[in-house]
Amino acid sequence: MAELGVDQLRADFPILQERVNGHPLVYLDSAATSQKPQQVIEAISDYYLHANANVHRGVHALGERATEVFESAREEVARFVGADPRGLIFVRNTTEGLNLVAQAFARPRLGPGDRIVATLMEHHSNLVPWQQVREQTGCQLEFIGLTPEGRLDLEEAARLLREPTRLLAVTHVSNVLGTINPIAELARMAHREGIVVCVDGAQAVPHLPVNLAELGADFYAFSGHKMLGPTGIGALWGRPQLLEEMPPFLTGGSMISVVRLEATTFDEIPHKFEAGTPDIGGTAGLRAAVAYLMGVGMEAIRRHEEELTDYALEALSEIPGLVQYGPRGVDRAGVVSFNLNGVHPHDVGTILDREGVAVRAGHHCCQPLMRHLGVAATTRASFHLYNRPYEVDSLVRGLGEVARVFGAE
Ligand code: 7TS
Repeated sequence: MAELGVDQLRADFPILQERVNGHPLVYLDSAATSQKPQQVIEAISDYYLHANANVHRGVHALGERATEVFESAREEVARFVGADPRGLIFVRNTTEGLNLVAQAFARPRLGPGDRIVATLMEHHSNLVPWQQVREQTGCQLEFIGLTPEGRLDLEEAARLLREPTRLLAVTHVSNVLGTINPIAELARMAHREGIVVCVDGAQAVPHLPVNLAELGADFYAFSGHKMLGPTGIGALWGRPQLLEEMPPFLTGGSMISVVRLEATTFDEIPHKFEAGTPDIGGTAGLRAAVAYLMGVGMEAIRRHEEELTDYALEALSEIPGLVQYGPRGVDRAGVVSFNLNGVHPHDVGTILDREGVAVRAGHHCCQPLMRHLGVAATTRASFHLYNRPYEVDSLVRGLGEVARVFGAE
């Protein structure tokens, strides 16, 4: 862990100095949203202090500065994920990106004879939009199941990735199980059958090296706020050729070429998909977040989180009555979900909070997965580059307190 220099990195995150309920904050909820380094906070305030204007309109200097901030953020974010910037659309978050694909790609193309395939581990953001498309088009929607360890059942995937499937919707990393799915392999299987692949990258881009050219996804969505950036900004990358063929999602200002009362022509991609004034300050923050992550190095971040996760899985496995979910192995990200015999996760979360330990308790927007696991909820600890093993120790001590309060063994 020396390699990453976590102690120095922590100094970049002012919020980690907070005290909570009389204890130093132990923030183990980065899968919900990550904390932000000073560099990101400053990039946002610098933008408002020195460059604020609207984009793509300016004949004046500030307008040019704002456009430069926005378009250079697009270049940098695209470079970060190894993608062609022409396909990179700024959206509010992963949810909006996936809705864009559902409404502008799937809805106009699919009908009753077609099928969408998703998986049992999807976040509601990569599930409900496809249910809507099913309602709107009459297409079928089926789900790839899981192995007992919490991996995708690849035999079932092979069975479902053929006629009449048109689209595969799959998460890169599960926000509950921590499973890292074999996207490149799934994309190869899908593309052999002419199936388009839409990936939810919300839990992958912040934690793993992601190269879209190598992965082969056709659409890939992620959120700035989970990758050290601000809330309200995210990206959808789409294969330019597909984006060009698609109608717009939202319409209005900024996305047009010529408007007459009779008809309107649309701007080129990616602008065709960016209606209205965007979150320019957000893109300044996201660009700074990407620069920060690249400065530390995604390989190093991944190794750090892998070590921390192994440490946590080992430590938790020694707690009597604790059940863990998700696979053990190289395909496991820094998300650790568990249940403590007979204690509701909300009670676990509340007692941990009293000790200054922030975790998430609930269904994690994955109700079908909870049903599959046979539980109503789990407690979840999740890591980022700023977490230390002693914080896992605080979690384990807090769980000892939970066991004491509830008289669990
Ligand atoms: N997909 C996955 C895999 C996620 O984990 C999340 C958010 C989303 C999509 C939605 O992202 P948004 O930025 O559009 O909201 N996951 C969580 C979570 O696990 N706890 O809080 C939010």
